[in-house]
Amino acid sequence: MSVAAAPPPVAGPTAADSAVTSVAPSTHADFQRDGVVVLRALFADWVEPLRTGLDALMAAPSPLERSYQPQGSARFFQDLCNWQRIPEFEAFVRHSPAARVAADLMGSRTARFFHDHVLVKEPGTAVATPWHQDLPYYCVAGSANVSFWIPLDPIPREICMETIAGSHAWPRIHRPKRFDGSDLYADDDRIEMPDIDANREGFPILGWELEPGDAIAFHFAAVHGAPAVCPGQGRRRIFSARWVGDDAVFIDRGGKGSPPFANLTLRTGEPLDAADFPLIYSR
Ligand SMILES: O=C(O)CCC(=O)C(=O)O
Repeated sequence: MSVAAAPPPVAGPTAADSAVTSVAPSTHADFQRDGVVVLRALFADWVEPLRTGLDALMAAPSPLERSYQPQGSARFFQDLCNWQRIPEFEAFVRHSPAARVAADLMGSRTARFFHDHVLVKEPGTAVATPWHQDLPYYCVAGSANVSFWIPLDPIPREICMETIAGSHAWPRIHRPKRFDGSDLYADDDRIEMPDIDANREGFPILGWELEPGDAIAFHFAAVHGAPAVCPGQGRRRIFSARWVGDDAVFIDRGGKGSPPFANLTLRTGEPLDAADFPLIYSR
């Protein structure tokens, strides 16, 4: 694995490289087919450092912090793009197996870090995360991408994030909304997400009981959502790490996406190559 502060030149893969993978070929195939796989204990060694980093983050959130707390609900805390100021997050990005596994799942020579996202539902958070796709929020286009949803607490099946198998290959991207239900972009006439909860049997919904350090790996176009957390169900602390591969290019989606990445000077169609997006792995 190359761990790089500055992007190294990307060499082409060799036969030896392609024979060595960090995930079983069947896991790569499952990810390509379903747009989602569960990876057991992959980040078990990173749970304590990530908990430490998360505590530091919640004690001093960034300007991008966006929490929801409707009346009568516990807080749903979210913050984004903190790897450059939280040492434990940076260590995860640079030194955990995530980059290598991301490259293998994506079938990509490279893995470039896109951003981190912390999502904490305190016990009694009445906010269900609505069904959505991440891709239309992001300033990136391309087919090679993956997010790791990494619980730092035990997750019973009832509060696990759920994903619709195969939805990353649905022919349409649906209108993105903020988690409070408002439209993300003005005058967006893309179709609404179908009412999945009204017809759960009609969709191949995947979810798991998880241990801290397991991960759900899912494609940016995969439709996913997450239940509320009842008062007795414990904290639900999630560290999400998002990666892109060889074909990632910048796209201006015509509005303030999420994360906003205010300092980018890239133009639509240019490779997503900027200091905010370090190239962590190449073969
Ligand atoms: O954890 C959640 O509630 C939602 C996670 C999510 O939407 C994501 O990681 O993209």
